[in-house]
Amino acid sequence: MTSRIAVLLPFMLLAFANCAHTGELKTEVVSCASVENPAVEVLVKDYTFEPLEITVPAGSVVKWVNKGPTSHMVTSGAPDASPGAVFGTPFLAIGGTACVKFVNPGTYDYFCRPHGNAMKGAKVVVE
Ligand SMILES: [Cu+2]
Repeated sequence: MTSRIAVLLPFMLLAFANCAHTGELKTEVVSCASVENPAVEVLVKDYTFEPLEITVPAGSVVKWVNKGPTSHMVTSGAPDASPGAVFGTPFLAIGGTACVKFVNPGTYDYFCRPHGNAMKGAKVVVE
């Protein structure tokens, strides 16, 4: 009996450790018109986000501004990892904006849905 627990314990600890680092990711797409002071502005370009990684406090609103000559989207996840499961914006036309409020701490990966693999790997780290 004791040896069985000894065998299972490392797996139980591992599962617990994973849980502790993976809080619920929660966001809200908000109207930029209602946001006076976004925590950070991220530029959307052909074909990247700049800066690619940002860190903001929980509750912050991040604003994306499309500076490219092409329409883009801001979509949570990655092309092959739960695309759009946490948030997703409509198309940002040229000069268009999108604002997302990040409610809970965690790492929010995102990409541009129409440009998939060419425009991925961006993240918002919420502390
Ligand atoms: Cu794009």
